[in-house]
Amino acid sequence: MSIRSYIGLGSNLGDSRQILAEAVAKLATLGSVQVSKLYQSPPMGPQDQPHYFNAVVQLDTTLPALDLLDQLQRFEQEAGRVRLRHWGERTLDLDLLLYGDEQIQHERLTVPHVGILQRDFVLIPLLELNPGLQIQGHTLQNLAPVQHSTLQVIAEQDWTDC
Ligand code: PH2
Ligand code: MG
Ligand code: MG
Repeated sequence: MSIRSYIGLGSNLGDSRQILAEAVAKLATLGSVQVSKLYQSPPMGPQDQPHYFNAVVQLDTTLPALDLLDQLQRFEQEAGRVRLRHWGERTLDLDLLLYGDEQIQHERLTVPHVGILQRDFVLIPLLELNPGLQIQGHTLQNLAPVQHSTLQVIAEQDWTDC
């Protein structure tokens, strides 16, 4: 039995588009994937850093949540992950946003991801993949970051063909 999970992808160091495309290819080895458009997003946090490339992947997988987290962290390391400061620039960030409708409070993992309801760069691609999705009782369309989005579409489709 597979679980439907959602993973947030972000990068603002290096060839971000290529790095995210390679991350999607790796995620596809863990189950069946659907990929959002590719977006560009002004930085949340320190403003003296480049814009981010962001996307979300829907992954149906049989991996337990913590095993999935291990794989995400491995992919981050393989991308030569550099993380310079808290909420600062990074080569590849893979965040487990949702894992079925489970609520997980573990020392290594909080699901739904902290801040998910505040970030347009997560909510807009989630909505695109699953228009009926509700998170913690919220209909995504009605949330302020969705209503006042600052995201820009960089590529509609096929952006993962590397
Ligand atoms: N990730 C961060 C910090 N700030 N800003 C945007 N726009 N997109 C991100 O993915 C992002 C961020 C650290 O994970
Ligand atoms: Mg993040
Ligand atoms: Mg992260």
